[in-house]
Amino acid sequence: MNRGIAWTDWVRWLAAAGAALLGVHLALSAWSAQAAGVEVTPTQLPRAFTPLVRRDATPTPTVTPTPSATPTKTPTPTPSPGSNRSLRFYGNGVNAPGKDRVEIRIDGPARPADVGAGDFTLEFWMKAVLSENNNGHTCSAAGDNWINGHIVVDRDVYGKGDYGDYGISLASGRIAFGVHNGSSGLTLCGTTSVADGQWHHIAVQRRRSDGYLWLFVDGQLQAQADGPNGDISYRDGRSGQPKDPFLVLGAEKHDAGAAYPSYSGFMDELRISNVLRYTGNFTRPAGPFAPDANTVALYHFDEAGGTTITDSSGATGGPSNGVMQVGGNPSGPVRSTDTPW
Ligand SMILES: [Ca+2]
Ligand SMILES: [Ca+2]
Ligand SMILES: [Ca+2]
Repeated sequence: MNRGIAWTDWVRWLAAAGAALLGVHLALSAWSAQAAGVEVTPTQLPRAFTPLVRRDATPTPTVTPTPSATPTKTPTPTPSPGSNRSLRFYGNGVNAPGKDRVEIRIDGPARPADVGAGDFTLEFWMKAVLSENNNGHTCSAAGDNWINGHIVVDRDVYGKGDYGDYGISLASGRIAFGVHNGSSGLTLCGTTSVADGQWHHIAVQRRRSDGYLWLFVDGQLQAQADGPNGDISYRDGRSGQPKDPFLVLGAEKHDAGAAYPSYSGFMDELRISNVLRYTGNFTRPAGPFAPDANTVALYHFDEAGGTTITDSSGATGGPSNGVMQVGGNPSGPVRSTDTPW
């Protein structure tokens, strides 16, 4: 019996086992980071600031996409069935015309998501960083000012439109919500930056009787004003530019030019209601909405795959389903397991 040799072998064996365990640990860590939806922020090309140009002017010629450098891509985690998910847009905008967005048809035939003929509330969750949404445009109340921020929700119609149009953008990190009724426009500006890498709940409301507008961030009223009057829904059967009869998420719908950049960031739980949901400050929602009689469109973005964005509202005349138009570099939108709750 040689106790010295046996002890040495034991140490060697422990060292080998330790190294193997460390390898398994590192592999598991990498896997769990991906499974948790952690994504590396893609490098984005800086967007040159372009002076205000109203889309109500002559239609802008089609912009030829500019090839951009290939950023490092992070593999998209594959969500498991049944889990909560969000969408991650990459702000490709005119570099990927018609892509990196969700298109929700609101006419042909008319759909319940076409609000504006009565009161409405539109609310959603978002998470973004300023470095990806920083074209230098600062929000101001004048007219269609919102259209020069990074567009998050676009219910524009080309030109002044009939009856009108509206949308939401991110301007120097603050929310801009604007409405135009064909003859005058107004934009509300948020008072705090929401481009801080945290999830925020955004709610905008419009009262049909007098055009009054409200903007809430995380349940706090940040802006309100008496906006343009009248019906701002999409007139049934109207003909116009190809993207007019759509509600578009995550991009400027017409690809009208670099002056109208698109949103880069996450979105979850979009609800559109045909009533004014909020009469004052409120506690932001702690989970997904359940449809009720005033819910005209509800998107959980929880689909496991495919390109359909399901409207879960159950509203009469619906559903107002959307379609993911995937493309760009990085390619978006992608489904993510990064969610607000
Ligand atoms: Ca969700
Ligand atoms: Ca317009
Ligand atoms: Ca309509």
